[in-house]
Amino acid sequence: MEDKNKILVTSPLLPSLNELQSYLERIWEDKWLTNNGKYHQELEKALCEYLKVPYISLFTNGTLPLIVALQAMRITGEVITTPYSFVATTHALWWNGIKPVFVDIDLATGNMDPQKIEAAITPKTTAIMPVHVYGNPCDTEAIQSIADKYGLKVIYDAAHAFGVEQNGKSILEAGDISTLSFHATKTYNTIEGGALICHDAKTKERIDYLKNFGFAGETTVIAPGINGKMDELRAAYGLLNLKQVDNAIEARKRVALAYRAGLKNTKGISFFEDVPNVKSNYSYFPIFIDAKEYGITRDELYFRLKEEKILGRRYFYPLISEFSTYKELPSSTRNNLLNAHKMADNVICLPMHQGLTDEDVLRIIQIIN
Ligand code: T4K
Repeated sequence: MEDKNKILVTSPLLPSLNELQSYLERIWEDKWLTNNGKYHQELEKALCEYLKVPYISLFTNGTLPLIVALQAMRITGEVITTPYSFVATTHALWWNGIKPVFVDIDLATGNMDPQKIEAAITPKTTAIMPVHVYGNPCDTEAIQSIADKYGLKVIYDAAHAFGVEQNGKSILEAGDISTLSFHATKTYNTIEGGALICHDAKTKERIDYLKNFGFAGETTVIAPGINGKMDELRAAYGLLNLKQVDNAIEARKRVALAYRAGLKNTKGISFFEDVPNVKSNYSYFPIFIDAKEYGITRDELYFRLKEEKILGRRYFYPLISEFSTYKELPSSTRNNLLNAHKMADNVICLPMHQGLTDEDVLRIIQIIN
């Protein structure tokens, strides 16, 4: 049985069972379970409004839209990306037979450093795939100007960036395509789920074909598509969670402010501050441990917290470039990725979710201090 005293890194936002039950009854009645059902259509529309984007395609998880985005943009050869992410980012390239080329990150955000991109471009480069890690916006202007100069596509893995805005605009407007994850562990979830955001009707149409085996009509297949469709149960669950996600983000913000207040004078612990003009979703609360100043190492603190049943996570350690599939790539050398190694070696993501109480947060702060 689950130990109730454990504090996990995250806890899913759950809709009311009663309200879900009423959707389930309607779905049972209609006997329409998947393949662009009415709740799927409703959720796409509602998300376009909420996220302030023109076109969205729902998926069964956050990995398939990455794989499909690369297909839709006909990306081949080499793609410049970041090693400081969840492994799905690079796996999406590998599944398309594309060679990942890692560039280092900027320690101020954890995101790909635009100044490192140009040196990594070769005649085989066709795209850049950055990640808004922890929901921190990438330097989208700098990335776009390099992409324009070299004729490259930009596909953002925005898995962590649900609802993030910069200067009043959705961060999902940047690049050619952005993708989201609606996994149970995310700020907004549909249990498993994800989405792809694009900027024109033609691309949306192509993506909808690709996520349905490539079918364009009953008897025509326009490309070797895949099955990425979200079903009606998850779409209904997603409609309900959308109604409460703002409250969840507010609750997360309170947790972030409490952590910052409690840790601001702790020598050897640092964290990200809110960025002016950025509407954050408080998806993660990473702290970085300087062992010399703090007195013990990241791992010592991580296991100390674990003894107290506080289960933070070391996202994103190890770096993707350290996994056996990618370790032998020329761009995976430590010297090429010094900042990324530094961040991965010192990070702990503290528990961050809408269900944390003031007492939980205080206890975590006291143990760290
Ligand atoms: N791109 C980026 C940048 C991503 O971060 C991700 C996923 C993707 C792409 C791919 O999107 P998806 O295909 O997954 O939609 C978790 C998530 O499974 C994964 O979605 C997420 N990123 C990644 C950062 O975290 P794990 O291996 O850490 O999950 P797990 O099972 O250890 O769960 C983490 C914690 O959450 C546990 O301590 C307990 C809690 N939890 C988890 C689940 C599943 C719950 O309380 N309830 C639950 O139902 O990968």
